This record gives sequence, structure tokens and C-alpha cells, in this order.
Amino acid sequence: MSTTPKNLEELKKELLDKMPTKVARKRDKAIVPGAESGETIPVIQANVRTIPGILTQRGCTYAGCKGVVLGPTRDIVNLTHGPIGCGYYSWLTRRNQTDAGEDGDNYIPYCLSTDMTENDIVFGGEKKLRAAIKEAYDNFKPKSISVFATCPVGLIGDDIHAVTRQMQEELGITVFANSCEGYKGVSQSAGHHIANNQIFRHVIGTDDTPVEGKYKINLLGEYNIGGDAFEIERIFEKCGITLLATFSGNSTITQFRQAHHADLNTVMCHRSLNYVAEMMETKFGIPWIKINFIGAEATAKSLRRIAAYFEDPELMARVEQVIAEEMPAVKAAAAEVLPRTTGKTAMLFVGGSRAHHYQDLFREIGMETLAAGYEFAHRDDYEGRHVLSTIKVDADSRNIEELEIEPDPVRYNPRKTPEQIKALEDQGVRFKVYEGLIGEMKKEALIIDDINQYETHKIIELMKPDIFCAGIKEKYIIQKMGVPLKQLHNYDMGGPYAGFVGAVNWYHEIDRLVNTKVWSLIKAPWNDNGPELEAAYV
Ligand code: CFM
Ligand code: HCA
Repeated sequence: MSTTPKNLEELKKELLDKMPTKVARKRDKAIVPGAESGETIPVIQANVRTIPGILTQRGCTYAGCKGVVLGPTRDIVNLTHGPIGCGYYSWLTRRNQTDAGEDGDNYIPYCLSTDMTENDIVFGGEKKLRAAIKEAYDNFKPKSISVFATCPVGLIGDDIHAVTRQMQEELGITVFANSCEGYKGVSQSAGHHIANNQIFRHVIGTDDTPVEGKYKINLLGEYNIGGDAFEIERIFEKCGITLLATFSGNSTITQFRQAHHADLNTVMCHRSLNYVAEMMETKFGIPWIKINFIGAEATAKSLRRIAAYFEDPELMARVEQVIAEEMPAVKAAAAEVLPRTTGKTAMLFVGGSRAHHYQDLFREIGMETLAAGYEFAHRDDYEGRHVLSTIKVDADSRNIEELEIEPDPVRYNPRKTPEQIKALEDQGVRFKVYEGLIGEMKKEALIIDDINQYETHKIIELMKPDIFCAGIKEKYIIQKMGVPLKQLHNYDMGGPYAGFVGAVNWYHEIDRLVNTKVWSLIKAPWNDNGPELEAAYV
């Protein structure tokens, strides 16, 4: 890679040079090279606690549960049990869009919280929670109310599940709680897991009304950020594929209840919804496949994969026709920007799946990724290939038993040979094979898990990318360094970027960002000897 001036070891050394020895030793394990051209996939340290004192970009368990997985469903009233800040700061910031539907039941614009104060912390908040659920019910008469615990709730021991059980009985609607206190787990990833379990336990498969449709699928791990799900829905409709439920962008509780009628689950963001995929496979026998609608080529490939699953020539032909219809506009947009974008470089440090998926979109306009990483993904998202059979579901009681959360170091090994995998499969271990991030990046590229503020600053100095993709916490610091930052969480004000229409939007947006001259005029205040750095104290 011509743009990388140093080899991996030199880069790593410079990145870790200023850190205390113990910290450097730990961080060293979280940084590996890519293995695109067939190198052995290196083991990466992931999903471990951030070293105290380090400035991480991670979020909390409440964010993963309420903000990410359960938040985007329009007709479930989401009620935060806690001090007002948690509800307030997770209010609409993610830009998950929704169609209010014919019934108009759309509670997404609202922010409901019990607003716990000192009194509730001292004397307990259950009474207040009960009253808040009642008040929410009286105001909205919703189909469902979901309660989310914030840190103090777990600390004072409010029994939110007892309260919701009681209120469910009293109100006659689905009321359930999530023990997603922010401090649980090492990141928002624990919150995804809790939300997956609760939605499976209380909602999925609870309505047996038959659903019409020919090729019935669910889309898991798509949140309609910037309208992505609208574009994917458009494509499915054109192909004649019936989408029962999207977990959880532009979704309703009824769709979740009936989702078990699907023939196939397609998983877009594996990190946040893999648990539901596995539980639905175990309980309802619905297989799941990994797909990706970020990137025009990836979209075409995913549609073909779905058609191949159904083994129906009619669907296969229809999918080919749709691809043929959609691609010319995409190719024309790419051709327009390619002379200006080819050879430019990118870095992506985002969440648990987008740092991988968006590399396809960059590739389509001739841009290479120099470095990438997730904030909270697990080893399987990085290394690919994944052992299933970690979750056992009791078909009658809906009890969910976790067999093992952390990968077994012997069974879980991305370097197993096909023969070894076959032997394990014969013993009943079920594998899903899919590419992780590492296997799709060049060996000169750096992959860094849970990158921190210091490493971010340093890696930009060392590798000088033309664009950096991350979130709001990184945005302005990096732009002050003269590097454009595209938010890959909420897309800034843009999107959709999924599907064919999304690819065209992306090409134009990136062309604008990497080619504007404004970035070269920026001088970071900390390099500028500005008055704020020079204040004289007398
Ligand atoms: Fe999945 Fe997401 Fe992501 Fe995620 Fe998130 Fe998000 Fe993300 Mo922000 S569910 S892992 S917890 S694709 S909120 S829509 S953008 S970090 S990369
Ligand atoms: C979250 C949500 C977030 C934050 C984005 C950001 C999102 O993790 O709680 O840091 O800019 O996508 O809104 O990931």
C-alpha cells in the first residue's frame, strides 16, 4: 500500500510508545494486521474491559439495549427508569427513522422517563415506576410498554420485573422490563444481548395469525438510520420478497410477534441481533444467513444469496432483473466521482459492524481503507467463522440458557482446517461461516479494537487518511486536525446509504468531503499558538 509509510510493527511501536509498559502490553493485543490475501487470521483481543483512564468511544449497556435494539420500534412505549439524563441524552440522537403507519402509533418522538431523584434513590423507585407506567398507558393506550433500567436502579435493587409483571396483568398489554443498567458488561454489546433475550422471551412468536407472502424473510440488525431500511424495503418489494419484520428499524410489535412465520432470517448487523437469529433457529427452525446491503455490489450479492436460499428460478430471475435495472445509475455515479476519489484513503472506527460493511462502499469508488476497528465487537466479528450452539432454548418454557458466552479457546478457532470443522460438525457443533473484518483487509492495514483518543490522534498523524469515519465524540477533534470526519453512526444529516440509491448518495457525499479544499486551511488550535493557549497569568 503506497500510502502506508511504515510497516505494521513500526507503526504499532509508535502508537504504543508513550504508554506505560503494562498498558502498552494490553493494547498491543488489540492491534493486528489484515489477512485479505490468505494470511492466517490473527487472534485479536476484543470485548474486554477498557483500561481505566483511557478515553474510549464506547457506550453503555443501557445505550445498547434501549437506544439501539429496542428503541426504534414505533409502537412500543419506551420508558427509562432513572434520573432524567439517560433518557434525555438518548432521545432521537441516533436518527433511526420510522413511518408512522396507518394507525399513527408512533412514540419515537417522545422521551419518557421516571425522572428519579434523590428521594427515590433513598426510598426506592418502584412506586414511581408503577405510576409512570400507568400514566404512559393512560396517555397513549399503547400495545406495549418496555422499561429500561439505568445504573442507580440496579444499585438500589428496584425489582422492575415484578412491577412490569404486575402492570401487564393490570393493564392487559405487554409490559416488560430490561435490566440493562449502564455498568453491566464492558460496552453497549451487553445491552444488545439483554434486549435480544427480552424481545425473544416476551414478544417474538406470540401471534400465530398466518402471514401471506411468497418468500418470507426477516431482516435482523437494520435500524433505518437515515432511511436505510426504507431503501431496503423498496428493493425487497421490487424483487417480490416479503419482509415480515425488521429488527428493529421501521418496525412494529405486531411484526415481531409474527416474525416466526418467516422462512429465512437475514442478518445485517451480526453484532447486535445474532442472539435472536440463533434463538429463532433453535426454537422455530428458521435458518439465518449473513447479508449486507451497504454497497451496491454487496446489495446485489445479498439479493442473490437470498434467492439462492429459496432455490426458485422465478425469484432468481426477478432478482437479476432488479439488479440489471438498478445498476446503471450506480455505475454512472461511480464513474463520475472515480477520477476524483481513486487513490484516496479512509479510516473507519465504528461500533460493531459498520467499520467492516462500509469498506465495500469505499472500494467501489477506488478508495482503500488504511485502518479500521470496532468499538465493542467480539472476536467472531473480527475473525469471522463462528461457532453456533452457544444458546439453548427450551421450546415450552421459553427459557434461554446460555451455554457459553466467551468463545471456547479450543473449539473457537478461526484457523481450523475444513477437515477439523467437518469433524466438529459431525459431533453436532454448528458453524456459521462468514467473513470477519480481518479477512477482508490488506496485510498492510491496521486493525485496532476499542481505539482510544490518543491512538486516534496518533494514527492520523502517522498514516494521514483523506477521510475518517467515526462518531460525534471524535468528529470535531479530528476535523480540527484538518481531516474530514463522516459520522457513520447517524450519517450527519445524510443518508440513506444502503442499497442502490444509498450507494449513489454515498459516492457523491464522499467525493465532496475528500475533495473540498477547506480542510487544508484548518489549523488545530493546539498547533496555532492561539490566545487560548497563551493566556498569561500574572
Ligand atoms: Fe450494529 Fe448499528 Fe453497528 Fe450497533 Fe451502534 Fe448504530 Fe454503530 Mo452507533 S447496531 S453494531 S450498537 S450497525 S448505534 S445502527 S451506528 S455503534 S456500527
Ligand atoms: C450509542 C449510539 C451511537 C452513538 C454514536 C456516536 C449511535 O452507542 O449509544 O458516538 O456518535 O449510533 O447513535 O452508537
